[in-house]
Amino acid sequence: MILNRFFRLPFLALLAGTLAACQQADETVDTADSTAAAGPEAKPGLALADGVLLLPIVEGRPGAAYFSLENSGDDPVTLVGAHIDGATTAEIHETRAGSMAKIDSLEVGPGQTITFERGGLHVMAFELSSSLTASRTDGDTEPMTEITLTFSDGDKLSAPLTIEAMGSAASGDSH
Ligand SMILES: [Cu+2]
Repeated sequence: MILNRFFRLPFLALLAGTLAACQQADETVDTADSTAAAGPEAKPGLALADGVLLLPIVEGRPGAAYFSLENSGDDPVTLVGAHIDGATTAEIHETRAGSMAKIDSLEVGPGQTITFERGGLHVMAFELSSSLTASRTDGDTEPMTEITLTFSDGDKLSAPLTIEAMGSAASGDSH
């Protein structure tokens, strides 16, 4: 009987440790699941529309994302970062007098709409995945990716980007 207990205790301790580890792993999976179930993140009062990711003509060069960002809330918000699915990094840039500058933060006032467009503000996407392609496999499917903007309060806003190839008409673009 006494011997039996001595053998059992370490075994039970080991078993308990294994169970705890399993539960931890399960919790991690649960968290990821619930985040995915919540869908695209949306900061209240903000809307991103007309999102386009323009792929570079030369493979290996960065792409650029254009869109309009509307703040219909009552308070100013400050854009501090961007992520584009399929790009290793993304930066907020502004083209001024033909050269680009990185923007660390950009305030959008209440009621203001800021347009990211060619020759002005854009989100530059670096190290693009080869999975980002503008080719349409069938007529009614538009190739898409997703952009996520991060604000100074930690809130995020996600929205779709239509992927387009940089046409010859855009070859004079600073990118
Ligand atoms: Cu740029």
